[in-house]
Amino acid sequence: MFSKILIANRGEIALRVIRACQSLGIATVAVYSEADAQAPHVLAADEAFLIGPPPVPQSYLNAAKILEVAQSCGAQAIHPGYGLLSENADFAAAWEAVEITFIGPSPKAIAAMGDKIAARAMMAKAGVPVVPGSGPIVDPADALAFAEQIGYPVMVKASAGGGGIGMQLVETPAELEKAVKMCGARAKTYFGSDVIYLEKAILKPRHIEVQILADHFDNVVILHERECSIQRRHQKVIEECPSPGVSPEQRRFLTERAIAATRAIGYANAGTLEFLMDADGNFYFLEMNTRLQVEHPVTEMVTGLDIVAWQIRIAAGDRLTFSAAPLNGHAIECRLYAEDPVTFMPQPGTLTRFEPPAGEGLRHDVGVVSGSVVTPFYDPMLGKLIAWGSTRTEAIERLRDALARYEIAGIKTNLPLLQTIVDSPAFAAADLDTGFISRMRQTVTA
Ligand code: MV4
Repeated sequence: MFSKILIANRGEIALRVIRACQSLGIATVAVYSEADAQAPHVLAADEAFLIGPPPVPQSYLNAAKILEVAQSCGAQAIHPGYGLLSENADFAAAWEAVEITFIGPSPKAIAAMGDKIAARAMMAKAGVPVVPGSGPIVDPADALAFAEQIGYPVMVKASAGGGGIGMQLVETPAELEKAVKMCGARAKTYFGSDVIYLEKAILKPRHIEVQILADHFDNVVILHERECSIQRRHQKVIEECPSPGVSPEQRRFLTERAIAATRAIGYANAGTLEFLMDADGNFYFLEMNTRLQVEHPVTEMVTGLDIVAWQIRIAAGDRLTFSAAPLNGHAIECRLYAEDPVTFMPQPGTLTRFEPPAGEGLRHDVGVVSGSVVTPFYDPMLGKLIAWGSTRTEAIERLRDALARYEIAGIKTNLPLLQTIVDSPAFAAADLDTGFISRMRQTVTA
């Protein structure tokens, strides 16, 4: 087992990984930018090193500096958290050269799942249902031919992309050529590759993702699914486990396919398979996330498992000690963002008051405290409020009560939006699909 781990991230996820290390008796090393010198994750770690000025490219994306700090402080392993460098195959590979363990899947698995066309082909080969789609599209004429074949509407996507960035819905042939060109150009800019592909657009889908844990001894355990349909422009806002729209038999189907897929790609550590579920209850694989996800706490609350501790133990060569995960009750997560609830613009400023409410079944994974300065340099997510109940109804009641008692002052947040959603009859009725927020007619009072 490692004796010292460097956490190459900041905010709530850095604190979360530090907590897992402490539960395993492992010393922790934080890295921070000048803007984060007094940040909670710096104060919580056993050691902390300044890695640069506030801008992310010079600090938390500065791979060379992070590698240097890890070597000089004698860390045996590094946890990337999520976002930032967590799905960068080159970053993951760089640690082998300095004999420090990257806590996550292999660089090969990260690269394979980062190529969405290749990932879809591997999943289809493993018997996982995928959205009907094309191979690489170079010539708009190929796109037109493919779209004619599968029928409109279609989704134009970047193969090196993901998370919906650069994705475009196309309803008619006239729009297709422009969309193909736009998507290709954007993909080139953002991802360095202009390879795009087409998929049949699944309308009014539910966004369901399956949590995987796999060790290096071919043991794979599926930790059920999460419902992530409540999103705004591909930013998840509320997630829950289990999905209210997935029956036990559908859960068995997803579990069996997810195990096959994990085995097929030789995957180890934590990962998430993203699916769309259509109105008829059919599942279609979208992409695989080769990292710990923001919303992992809802899975932890219903299984009683510490996913981050298991990531560390798997990376250290431990075997999984269970073959199935419990499913106890229901958990719902709200993401708290420092953004205007109406315009959604990020809201930097000083949190004059930040007091998460105490209460039965509540969990707070937050990266700020009263007095924290929220800067424009980083993701505006302040943290997460998670409520567990023995039923979905109880979880909602606890969530509503906690949102009403959350004390935040000094900057605007999306708290009013969260309350509007959680208080809505549509949410209580679990009438969920990716159009949920856009359908919400109520204006949100700031
Ligand atoms: C889709 C889709 C419908 N049809 N692909 C969004 C992020 C990335 N994981 C893939 N996503 C989607 N892919 C096909 N063929 C719907 C989504 C989607 C979505 C789309 C628009 C607005 C919000 C969304 C939320 C979740 C998923």
